Amino acid sequence: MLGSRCLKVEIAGLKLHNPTMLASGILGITASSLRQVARAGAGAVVTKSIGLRQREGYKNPTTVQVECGLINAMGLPNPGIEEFKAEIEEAKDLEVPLIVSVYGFSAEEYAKAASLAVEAGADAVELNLSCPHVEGTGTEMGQNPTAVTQVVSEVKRNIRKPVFVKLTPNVSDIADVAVAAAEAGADALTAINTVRAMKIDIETGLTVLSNKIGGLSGAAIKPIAVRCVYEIYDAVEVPVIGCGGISTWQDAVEFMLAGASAVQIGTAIAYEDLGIFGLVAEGIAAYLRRKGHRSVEDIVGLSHGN
Ligand code: RRO
Repeated sequence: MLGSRCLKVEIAGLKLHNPTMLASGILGITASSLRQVARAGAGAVVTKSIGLRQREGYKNPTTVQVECGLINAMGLPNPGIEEFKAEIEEAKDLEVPLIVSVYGFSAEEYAKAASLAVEAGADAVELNLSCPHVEGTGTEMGQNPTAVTQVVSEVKRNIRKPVFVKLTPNVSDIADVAVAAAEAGADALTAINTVRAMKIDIETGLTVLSNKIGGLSGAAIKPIAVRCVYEIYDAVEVPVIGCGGISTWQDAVEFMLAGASAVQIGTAIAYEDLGIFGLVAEGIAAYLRRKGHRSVEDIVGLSHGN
């Protein structure tokens, strides 16, 4: 059923054999882990966010489990794009599209990281304009439509591969940012990154994470993510990729009805094995058949009632 024709989707020219993708940040730092995820059934994979220079990330503790999810503040640990190019090159034989997530501290840095990723063999890039807790990048840029326009335009001027933009929910109107990204040339929008959050240990009286504030992911944020996808779908014409608390085929279908053409799975991998990609894809295929639909496309945005 995984090879089912009804599961095939095309996002910004990328052909996916099913609409499940590995979300950025989990298992995306080596070619071998990306290969494992692809072999397990994901329709595409996204790497950990990579910048121009190597970063250590924050001191431990960097993650904490909370009610219905995880809070992380890793702090963008990554080897830097020059070093990471070897992993991209090694991942060239993946049988699914390889999307490299990039970040920068200016529009020029995003563009340079994206160019080097494409040069090494990335099929597309995903601009991280949404990391919720690193100063000078991510959400700090992604909550400002003018900055989003500058970053996306600069990247589009520099590369000829599809540009995805990962948006932050930590804004008062996500549709405004989505419109800015789409008008600047984004080929697809990923919604959402994590929600700013905190955990306090009542015995020590202190915050648990070394960075104090982190990003909440997992089931707790799913309804926020579904609402964001719904609002973005109404505001722009480009494909939306849902992300946030997806662990079952029912979750994936809900995102599709809200307007997502594909879904990314991240935190659920911390709880389940990689078989999750195949299970979610098979569940979507069975749902489509049961409801008499011929493709994923048939149900995208159906909850909008048009
Ligand atoms: O590395 C992180 O701390 C991190 C990133 Br880049 C991101 O985009 N979202 C997140 O929750 N954590």
